[in-house]
Amino acid sequence: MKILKLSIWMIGIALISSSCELLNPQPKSPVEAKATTLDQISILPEPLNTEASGSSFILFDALSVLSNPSQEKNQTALISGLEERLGFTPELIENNLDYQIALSIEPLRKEEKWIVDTTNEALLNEAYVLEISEKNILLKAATDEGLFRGIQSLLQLVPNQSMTEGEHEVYVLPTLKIVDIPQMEIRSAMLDVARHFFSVHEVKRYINQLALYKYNTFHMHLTDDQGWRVEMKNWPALTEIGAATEVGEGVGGFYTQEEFTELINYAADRHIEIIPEIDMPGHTNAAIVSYPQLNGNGKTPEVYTGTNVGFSTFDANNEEVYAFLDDILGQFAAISPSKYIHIGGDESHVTKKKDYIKFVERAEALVRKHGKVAIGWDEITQADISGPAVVQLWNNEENALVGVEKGMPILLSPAKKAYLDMKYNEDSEFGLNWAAYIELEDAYNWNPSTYFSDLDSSFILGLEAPLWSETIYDSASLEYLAFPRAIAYAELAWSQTANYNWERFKTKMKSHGSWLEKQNINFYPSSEIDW
Ligand code: TNX
Repeated sequence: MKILKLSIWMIGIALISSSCELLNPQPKSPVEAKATTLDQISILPEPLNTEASGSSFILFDALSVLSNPSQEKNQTALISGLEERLGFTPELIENNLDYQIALSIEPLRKEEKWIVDTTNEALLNEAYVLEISEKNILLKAATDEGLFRGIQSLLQLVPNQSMTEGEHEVYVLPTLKIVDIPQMEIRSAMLDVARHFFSVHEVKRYINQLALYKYNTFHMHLTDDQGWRVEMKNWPALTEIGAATEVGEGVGGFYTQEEFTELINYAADRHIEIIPEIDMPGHTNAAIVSYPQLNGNGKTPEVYTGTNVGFSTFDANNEEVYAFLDDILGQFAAISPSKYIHIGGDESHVTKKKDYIKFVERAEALVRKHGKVAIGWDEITQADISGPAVVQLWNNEENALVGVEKGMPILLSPAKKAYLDMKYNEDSEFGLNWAAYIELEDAYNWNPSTYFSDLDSSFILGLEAPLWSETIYDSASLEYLAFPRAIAYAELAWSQTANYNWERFKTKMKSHGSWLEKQNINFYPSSEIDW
């Protein structure tokens, strides 16, 4: 029985892969193909290589997607994405003689000259090839993840408007071949849910938006002075007391472990990995008010709803603190599939230097004990960390370079370039300005791989755009700061440096504006774009 099933399956696979080029899809297009040009292609982030072949695929309401049972999730992503853009539902068909769009898993490495040189498996896993002919659309990748990234490109090729041709409403897609692979392994956005709490629904909405632009990582800043945001077994006060506040008068909030898992799974369906951050030893007032024995600064703890930083600390010389952390980190390690746990480590202004160093070394060892790799803000490189760890540059370049000497790769988030919570200009409705004003062009026009002039770019693990939430509290205020800058960072992280092009980015951004509007994304209408 097993053998029979296997051979039927193998014949099925052989049919799918051998039949793709032979097919003549039905029903036939109701109108003639049209001439198209390269500048009608507006994919963000810019793909590695696009060859336009000048004709078109006419998409109309009889649209069929070839069913591929091994690709259920990608198929759903494709069909619902098309549905959103087209207003009708493409048909999923079994008959591989009649399809118009097919997803196919196959090795790309040898076939494609553009990606043949890449040896980094993580990058290859996200590569895809998209071929659009007059007859059909074929998306190929070696992994599910690669197909998912390719689906985003395909969806972006669907014009915002249909054309009326006689009695037909048609969408004209350019014929082309795209070969694409990311430049950076980690393309991340961070959201601070501690200063203001964001609901499961609001977080999902942001994750979904990030997925459209091929982000693969979502870092959640889950704890800070103003709030502790995830339920912890054995430590009920963390959420009973520590989660009941936020900046200002709000009531705060937290995710149950089930809800946090729901977010992890929602992101994973979009091939985005959630990295949880427990910020410590500073930024810990919410935990300390909940459990005063964690206190290291001798002050009587009170809840905090302001926006100052640097006044709280865990007690680095109290074994109870490490027992607490062992349990907390163990719980995160158990529910989070990410390779990483972020231990914060920033702005511990009231922790003595020797205590800070001791604390970071112990925290990293605990993360390692639970099978994860620690990431920390750049101050952590003062400590002698014994395991593998990542340094996240936010403020002090020298700290990051010390990290490199200690064997740590860098996650780049320089505040003056990549902080999504910086105002665009003096008139910005939300945001801070302590590091810089960051207009869209400032967000786009720099080169992460040469940010450190003397450093080999292989030490740059990725780019992250953090969004701190002192001044934002809902999806509208979040989106005002995140968009369109998050799209600029997506291009810097995904596209090859040779493909950075501000003028082209501006033109493409213009055509993405109407899609952002259609989705009710409250983006900042930068005057640099001719919307
Ligand atoms: C600095 S960046 C912080 C955060 C603030 C942010 C505001 C970092 C590691 N620490 O605590 O929210 O500035 O921009």
